Amino acid sequence: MGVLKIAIQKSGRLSENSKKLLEECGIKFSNGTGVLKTTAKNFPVELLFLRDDDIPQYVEQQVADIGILGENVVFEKNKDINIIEQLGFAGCRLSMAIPREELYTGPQYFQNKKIATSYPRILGEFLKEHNISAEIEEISGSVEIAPGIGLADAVCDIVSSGSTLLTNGLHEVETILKSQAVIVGNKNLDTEKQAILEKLLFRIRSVKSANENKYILLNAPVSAIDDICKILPGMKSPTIVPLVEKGWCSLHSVVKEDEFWVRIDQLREAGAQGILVIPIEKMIL
Ligand code: PRT
Ligand code: ZN
Repeated sequence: MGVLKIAIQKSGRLSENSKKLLEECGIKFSNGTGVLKTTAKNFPVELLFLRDDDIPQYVEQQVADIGILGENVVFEKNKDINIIEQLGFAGCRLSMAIPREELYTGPQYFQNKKIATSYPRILGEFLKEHNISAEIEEISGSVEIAPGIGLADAVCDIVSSGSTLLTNGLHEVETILKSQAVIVGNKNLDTEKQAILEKLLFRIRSVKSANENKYILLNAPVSAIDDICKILPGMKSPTIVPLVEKGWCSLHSVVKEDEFWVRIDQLREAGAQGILVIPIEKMIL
């Protein structure tokens, strides 16, 4: 029986969530520090712990069959691999930023400027698209300090909260790319590995749906049920159970995490009471 080799980031912003996702999929592995490779105990996968920048190349060469990393790195490395699934964590964007006191007039601002970045390929594409000639200064880390120390006029860097830019006296003027963690895969997986991947994806999707949804229970007068069902489309149709108190029933359904507060307000207006909201552990669709 073959194994599927999964590359994840050894240490950094993606590693904890990558490991957590696999654990939530019921995959058990030992996780000693300094280990570069480990085999799962109860699922045919092997984990390789790597720098995120190396993952696209290793997946292309099939040193690993699949990998988990940020789309920003996938697009920068531009290897011949597939993006298989978006995972919804490590959200960030690749943006252009300039000194706070500078007035931004549009992409032409960057004409003949010097821009520091760890993403020369994506930045090059952006400049080409806008017909701008600028000098790209490639640096591997602490990009945001480049203007302050006189190394560059602007930066093209990863932003999430924006506080790093702020503390370095920069302001964000263009978003070039939005990114989140994804699964990438080799393009020539054999049928055995493909079958393991399908099983893994089924589990990952169940975990993702569970995290994106909440189970909701509420009481309501029977007369309000039609309105409430329209607010909560649920998985198929909601479960409705009569209460001992005449004219009342209890309704069970599922609500999307990101719509949650809006729905709660609508439900209360429609007459719902005693609303309980419970996390879902796995959701099999
Ligand atoms: O050692 P290795 O090469 O494996 O890791 P790394 O240092 O290259 O990457 P790491 O661990 O910093 O980030 C891994 C991935 O996380 C990135 O490729 C992105 O896909 C994603 N990610 C999400 C981020 C951020 N958020 C983020 N905020 N990567 C980097 N940052 C940095 C950014 O570079 C900047 O310095 O955080 C700073 C900005 O954060 P805010 O919140 O101040 O805006
Ligand atoms: Zn890296």
